[in-house]
Amino acid sequence: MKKRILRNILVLILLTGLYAGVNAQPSGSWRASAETVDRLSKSQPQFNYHEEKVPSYILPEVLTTLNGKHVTNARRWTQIRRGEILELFTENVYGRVPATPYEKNFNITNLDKAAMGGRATLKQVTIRITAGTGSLDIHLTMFVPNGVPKPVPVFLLIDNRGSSNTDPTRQVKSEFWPAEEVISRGYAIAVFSNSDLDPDNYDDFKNGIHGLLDQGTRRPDSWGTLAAWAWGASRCMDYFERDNDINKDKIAVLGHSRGGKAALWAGAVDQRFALVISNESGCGGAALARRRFGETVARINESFPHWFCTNYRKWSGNEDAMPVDMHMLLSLITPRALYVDCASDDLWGDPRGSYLSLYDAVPVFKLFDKGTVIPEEMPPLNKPVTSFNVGYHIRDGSHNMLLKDWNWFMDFADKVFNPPSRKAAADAKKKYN
Ligand code: GTR
Repeated sequence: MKKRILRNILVLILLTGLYAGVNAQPSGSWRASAETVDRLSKSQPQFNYHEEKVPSYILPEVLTTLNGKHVTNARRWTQIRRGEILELFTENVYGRVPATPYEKNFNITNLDKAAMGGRATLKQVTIRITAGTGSLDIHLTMFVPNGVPKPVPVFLLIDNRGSSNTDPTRQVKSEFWPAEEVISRGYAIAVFSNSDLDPDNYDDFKNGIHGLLDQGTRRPDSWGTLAAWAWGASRCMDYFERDNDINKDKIAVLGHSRGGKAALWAGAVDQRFALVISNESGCGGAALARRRFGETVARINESFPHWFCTNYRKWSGNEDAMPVDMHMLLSLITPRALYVDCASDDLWGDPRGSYLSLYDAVPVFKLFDKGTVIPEEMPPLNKPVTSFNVGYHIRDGSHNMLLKDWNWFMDFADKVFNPPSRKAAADAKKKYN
């Protein structure tokens, strides 16, 4: 990874030349606006927002096995290296799910075949997890388009923003979960709330799914809250496999920010997800930890001590010693499809570090699709770059998930899934262009 050190020097030279007084976005490769860098640096001087101050770093080799062998084909990746990396992330970052036996039951509590003025079928499903004498309910809400050939692909959102974004009555609409637009393109859309699995606060893992499944004292590699949310996505997958309206080979999982971190881990662990979308997942998600740009491992462990396993604290301020970096997390999605996106003002989540992470995962995608290639330089603002099973965009604006993002997610899904309904896709194209 000497290349990366050289690249940092080149970026530094380029940026020192271009930076002063330039706020407008160039038509070429994206770079952060000087005004945003300046504002964030002033409000959070303890964090780095300057590209030229990113330290030199060497990433762990994604394609070298623990015993030093270079992986050159998909078979060796699948048989050896994938498992090694998955274990490293389990042990050092997200934690291990306990082996406690549990039962699951699926109950459709509400079925409305004429939702959205007849355009969709609303299904509300309670997924009940029972262990011993206790139980926990995951509430899955979904709309399936009417009048298109079944089964259809589905987008499953791990929702960390609260139910006001996902109103099943559709009286309240939100770009965060734009159900009408997704339906109009021939896809189903589904959601569950992360708090069904584990409320997002530090309670020493007493409540939620930890309270139900954990046994004995917690270990340094016991699962944290992100792993619990990811586990919830897999239980929704269990339901989809039973629903004839849903194409079980075309299921996308996505999440925003902390939900994006969970979506990546869900996709890494559960290979039934055919497409994984990380929206502004930042530190502990898509962004390379070694860059120490915006949010850092130390800071995330301090602010959110419940998100990761306790072992992850070993890497606070000690990123270079981590046996993994996040390009290796992204590589675990191969040979399935992966889309990463960021927002231009969200430097806390390190858009460039997220892009480079994808770039550094591409050698693994290439093992499956030789032609996979994305440029080392970031794409311009609002111009997605895609190649075979990888895609990325950086949207203008702040930390959020908007219809604009969803439209690019769906464009990518159209490619990797093949349009679920060519007519719906064509109609939607006309509408959005
Ligand atoms: C921030 C956190 C980020 C990101 C974000 C969010 O406070 O530092 O890692 O997850 O919250 O979820 O919106």
